Amino acid sequence: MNRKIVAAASFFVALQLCLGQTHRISGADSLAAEVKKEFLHCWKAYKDFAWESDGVLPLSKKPYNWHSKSLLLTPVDAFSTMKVMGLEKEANETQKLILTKLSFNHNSTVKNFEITIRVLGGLLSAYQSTGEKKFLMLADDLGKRLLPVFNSPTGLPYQFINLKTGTVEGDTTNPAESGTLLIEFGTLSKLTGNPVYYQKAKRALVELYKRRSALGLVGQKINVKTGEWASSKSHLGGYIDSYYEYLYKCWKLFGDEECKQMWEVSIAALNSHLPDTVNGNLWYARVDMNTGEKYLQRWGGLEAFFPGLLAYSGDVERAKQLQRSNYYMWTRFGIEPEAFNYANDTIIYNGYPLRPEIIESAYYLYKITGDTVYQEMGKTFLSSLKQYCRAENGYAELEDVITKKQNDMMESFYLAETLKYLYLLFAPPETVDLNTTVFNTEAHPFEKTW
Ligand code: DMJ
Repeated sequence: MNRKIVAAASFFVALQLCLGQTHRISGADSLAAEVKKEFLHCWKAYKDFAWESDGVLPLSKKPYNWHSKSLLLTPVDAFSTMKVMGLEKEANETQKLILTKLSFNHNSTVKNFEITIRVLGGLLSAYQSTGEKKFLMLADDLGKRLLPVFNSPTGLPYQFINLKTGTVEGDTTNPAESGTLLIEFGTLSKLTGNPVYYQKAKRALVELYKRRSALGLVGQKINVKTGEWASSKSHLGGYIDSYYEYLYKCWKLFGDEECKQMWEVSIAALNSHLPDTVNGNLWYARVDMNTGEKYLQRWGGLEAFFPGLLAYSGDVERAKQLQRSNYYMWTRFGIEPEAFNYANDTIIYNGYPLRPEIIESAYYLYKITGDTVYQEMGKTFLSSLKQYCRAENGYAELEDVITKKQNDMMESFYLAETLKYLYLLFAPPETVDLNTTVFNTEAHPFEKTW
């Protein structure tokens, strides 16, 4: 898209969002209430069996921690959903838990990306929604501890860091883990007045972008010491996905013109080389970043975020087509597989780890088009989730979407993202204003207060 078309498309999206949705499916309020009830069902499982830990194992009814010491992943991730759902009692008990128990001076080596999007993102969003300064102090403490990841020769972040010692590990990273940090680190700068966070995370994003191929595409693995690509596979799935999301969202949140320009170049490259129409359905293939040669016709649960991003950035027609393909992938098996070969209609990876992305896309498309077809899709998602993933205590991911065998895990993003987007799809339009709120990749709402 050229600049004029992008400007017109963005104006159209902003206008749609200002007008809000006049159309809601009948029963939308009770569907929102139903999602809230399911959220409380998950929260009860956490409280009953895993209080103060990172999360609950829904089948064995046991707590789990990612590291030797809990970082309260589930409460921190779930807090913004409680606020969005108006669950003030639960939000208050969670706030108390976080402010009395969360600390970071532990000898734990954590993945910078995961802790940034879940914990740093959750704390900053909690500060914005409550005004409680201790959330910001915790975020600042965490931000300082994570900063050494950027001390590589290229400025690209190391993957892992020890929270106590600052020792870094993991020379090979990827676009998602290098480029999905600026909403959180940038907001930390805006709220504390300390520019270093913005500068470091922005540099990582730019260093990644600078290494795009002549076609404008990025690969899926890169060495942070040399800046050399370790894999030239280019696609919209895991390892790359949210890099694109943040290029656009950082323009929305910070008004950063360089991010806007990087987004425009990148989306043009994606739209030139990846679209793949099979039997009249639009998909985005996997290609080599240097030659553009297609090597795999694969789509899946992670890629499913992309229609939402297309719609948000103004390409509503392509977004609608791709969401139709998403919905086909979901209904073909009763629930979506992690990875799917759309050319021969077969599953590549058969798990469903309670991912949110397809619902996130339905939410953006509904907000932008006002078309209730996306709320109808939401009804299907809710009913499949309840039918196959609901457990006596919480929700369980599926080991296999064919047999529907459950697996003993409920990731914190199920409470942060999946149930939040599903709720917002049915909730009154004024619940979140997409003109002033930008969601990070873990669905924590960030308000543009600067
Ligand atoms: C979440 O942690 C984030 O959405 C991330 O960008 C991708 N993976 C999960 C959800 O699937």
